[in-house]
Amino acid sequence: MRGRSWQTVRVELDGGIAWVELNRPDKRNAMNPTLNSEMVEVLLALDADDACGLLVLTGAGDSFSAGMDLKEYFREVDEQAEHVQRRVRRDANYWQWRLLRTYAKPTIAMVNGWCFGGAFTPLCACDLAIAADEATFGLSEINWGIPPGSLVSRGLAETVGVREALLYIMTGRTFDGRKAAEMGLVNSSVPRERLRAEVEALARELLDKNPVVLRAAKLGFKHAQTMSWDTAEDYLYAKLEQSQFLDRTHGREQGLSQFLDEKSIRPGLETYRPEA
Ligand code: ACO
Ligand code: V55
Repeated sequence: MRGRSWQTVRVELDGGIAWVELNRPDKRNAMNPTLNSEMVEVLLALDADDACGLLVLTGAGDSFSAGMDLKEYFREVDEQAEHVQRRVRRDANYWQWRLLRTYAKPTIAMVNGWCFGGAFTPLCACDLAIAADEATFGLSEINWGIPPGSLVSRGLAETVGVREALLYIMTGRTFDGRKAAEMGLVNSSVPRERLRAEVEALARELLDKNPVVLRAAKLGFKHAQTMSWDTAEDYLYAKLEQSQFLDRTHGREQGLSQFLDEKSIRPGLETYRPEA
């Protein structure tokens, strides 16, 4: 990972946080085929890198992302053989949804500015999201003649209510960061000058948790969403037991003992102290 660089993505590793910036500011970070295939590489590289404990997805300049690149992802691919379109779509979907949604490390979308159309897929796929009050969101597909494609509507359906989703899908109206927070599309929204500090504070809070347990907790939640109650009960118990098996630090025993024997923590109010 260290020393590698990409044309359309910038990665900065700092104290366990990987700041991943979509980096085509002149094109408002629109996602072209190059960016999509580079993002696949970036996510796989960070997954393998112990220096990355958590991933923040954001955009260079004043945009998160203006969605799919209308020139390079749509118009230019229209002229290619069908298999090219399949490959181009596969890369886009692979990082925006498949890799991100079940990423082993916590993910936070930091929505710093423009966020349109296809950008909603990675936004919804991230575990958590914080926006700038000044950010502008829109499901603009209707404005240029297509319904939302790929997993945009599916991601939205999982994240916000039906009335809000359909209003913005059908009108293409824009909304700001505060509205995004109100509808639950993002966790919160803060003035742009405080955005990075706010995201960093949340990231540090998560980096203090047991990473094995955190992974089991978030993946358990995401997978259980589409299961029957019976299957979910069995699966979530299996996940709980799997996390004890995988957690070499035996966090559960430490937590129990610090509360029940030492009476040194109250787990309702604070996390256990990991022993070295
Ligand atoms: N695809 C391709 N190029 C784009 C995109 C895009 N989605 N968004 C912006 N650009 C390019 C522009 O063509 C322009 O390029 P140029 O300098 O070579 O002419 C450059 O980025 C700057 O764009 P402006 O429109 O001049 O920037 P401005 O800051 O005034 O507006 C805004 C920003 C609102 C984001 C505007 O660019 C816009 O409406 N973009 C399209 C947003 C959109 O509808 N995205 C597609 C959603 S549908 C989907 O993703 C499936
Ligand atoms: C969108 C996104 C796509 C696509 C077609 O509406 C439409 C967004 C990520 O891929 O292929």
